[in-house]
Amino acid sequence: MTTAKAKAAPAAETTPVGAAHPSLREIDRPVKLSAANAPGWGSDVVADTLRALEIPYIALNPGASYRGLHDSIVNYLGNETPQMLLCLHEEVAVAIAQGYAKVTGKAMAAAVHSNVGLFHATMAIFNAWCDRTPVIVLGATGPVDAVKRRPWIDWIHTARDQGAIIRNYTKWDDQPASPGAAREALIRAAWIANTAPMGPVYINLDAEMQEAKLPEQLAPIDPARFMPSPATAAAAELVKEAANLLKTAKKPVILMGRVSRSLDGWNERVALAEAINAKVITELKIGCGFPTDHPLHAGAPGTTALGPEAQETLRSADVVLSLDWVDLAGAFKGSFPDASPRAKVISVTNDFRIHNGWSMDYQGLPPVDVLLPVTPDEAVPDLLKAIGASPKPYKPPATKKPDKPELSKDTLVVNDLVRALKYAVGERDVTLSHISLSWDGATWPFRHPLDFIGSEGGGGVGGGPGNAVGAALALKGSGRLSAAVCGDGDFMMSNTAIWTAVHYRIPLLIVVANNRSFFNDELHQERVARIRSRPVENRWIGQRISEPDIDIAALARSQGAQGFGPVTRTADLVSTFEKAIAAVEAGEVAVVDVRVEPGYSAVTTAAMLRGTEKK
Ligand SMILES: Cc1ncc(C[n+]2csc(CCOP(=O)(O)OP(=O)(O)O)c2C)c(N)n1
Ligand SMILES: [Mg+2]
Repeated sequence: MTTAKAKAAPAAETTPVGAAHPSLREIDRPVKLSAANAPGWGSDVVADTLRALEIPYIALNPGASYRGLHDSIVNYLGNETPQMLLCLHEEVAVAIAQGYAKVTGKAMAAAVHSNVGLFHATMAIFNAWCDRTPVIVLGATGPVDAVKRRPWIDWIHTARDQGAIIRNYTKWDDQPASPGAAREALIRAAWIANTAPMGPVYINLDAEMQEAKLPEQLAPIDPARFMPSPATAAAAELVKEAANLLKTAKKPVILMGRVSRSLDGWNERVALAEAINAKVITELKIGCGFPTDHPLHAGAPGTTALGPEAQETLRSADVVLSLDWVDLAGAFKGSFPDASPRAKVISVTNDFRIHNGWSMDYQGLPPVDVLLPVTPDEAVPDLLKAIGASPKPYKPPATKKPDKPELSKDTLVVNDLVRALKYAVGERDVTLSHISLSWDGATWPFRHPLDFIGSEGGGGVGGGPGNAVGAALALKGSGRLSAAVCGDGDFMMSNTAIWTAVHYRIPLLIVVANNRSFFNDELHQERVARIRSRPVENRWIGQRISEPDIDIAALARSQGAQGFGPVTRTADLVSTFEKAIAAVEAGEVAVVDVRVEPGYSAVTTAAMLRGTEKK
């Protein structure tokens, strides 16, 4: 389990973040349940266990392989704890569960139909894996016992080792053969998924096991006793060694990596940086871990690589403290000619505990002088104590209504969209649950751990809309405005997440930075063309999503959301966003189509085209 501190603390909430929202309980009510409502079937035990684990929601796309469990959730549990969230694609179901966990630090469930549903879910499972985000994925198989299989369909939907589809990018999987084993498997799954390094797990429920009558009731158990706290602390002498290095450093630098959404943890990290006067580098792959407009924050947070100012800061360091930075070796490789800093390196991470031989998402092997093999949330309080500093609540500069933004005159670029959106949200607390690849990290300061929850993790385009809906679900009623900025490519791949948000009345703003292109890859084609001295003018072919342009607002309206746009003039941006925000505050889902010029920030463009400049 996560430590108690990993619980997010929002500003001015009415419903605690992540708590099952009472209004959802009014949706999709079953008719009255039968009087004899004791667990009588294998799948009832599975449902009971989900409830015992307090899983609030199960995002799903249905299928006969788990019709037994489906019935148990509706007709045995009454569609509560967990409540079903119907999704139109399995990738969206898992992405919603990921988005929820990105906010809460705790797993909810997703259910997918036998092998085919799991095939659809794979990319989202991979995203959650790379993002170290817990998700409990339930799947099912046709009867393992061949004599019980219906002709054809049960045979094609049965695989010898279904878990093999996702085993390389999940923390654990199982195919329990009895209700008792299923109960144990689910408890173990929840425990493993929610233990850092966190990640997705998969339980494959045999259709026959689900649908068989329960021969006898299982003896009750207390799941909490089977999920002991795995909280860890680094050895005192290692903490002392690290603290001494930090105390005596002249130019310490903190690489702020994977941390929780806890406000205590946030305050502790600020206190640590201030106590040792360390420069802090953050990035946009992961949720924000430090105020980006703090005087100690170096440069703007980057997306894939460190920006020039962050690199310069890293080069100047005499001690580097990596708080579970996603790609430490990569940061060194990009900043030092021999990929190796002269600085002493302290690495706080337990990520190596789940590295496997299949997925290289573990990145390069960095040089490290002192390893604290725990999470940053565990290590930072110990470091503070060893240094002799104590945390005080971080006081962000007062939010004031920003000045009316300067916007472009005759074009509309991504930064116009962002500036206008920032102006329109004004002093509200906003959670950015997704940002487009074209996002410029310099444009939007983060001052609270829930201001930005990070990207999809695995670079799998199409994760954005589902992540945004899952985050908005966790934040419903918290007083925070949930807003996502998606690329048009990302949005189109899984825009049906909107339907789920509308159906379950999850207020959410999605702004589509619609450059009518898979633009990222235009830059890749430009790079190749330049290296080969071929016409860069052709970079758009096979990339542009135009002729016809897609009417994104209509697509949103067709699913019951409020659709705005297309906005083509900067003059219309603020007023359109204000209307969309008003709709969200009235409980609706609003989607704004903003037609932006293709293009990334100068820093990102330069990084992607580096080395191809004409001599
Ligand atoms: C599932 C998947 N397919 C393809 C890619 C390759 N890819 C990376 S970025 C990108 C373009 C995304 O387009 P969009 O979301 O519109 O963002 P833009 O670059 O246009 O701002 C593509 C196709 C990927 N990363 N993931
Ligand atoms: Mg695009």
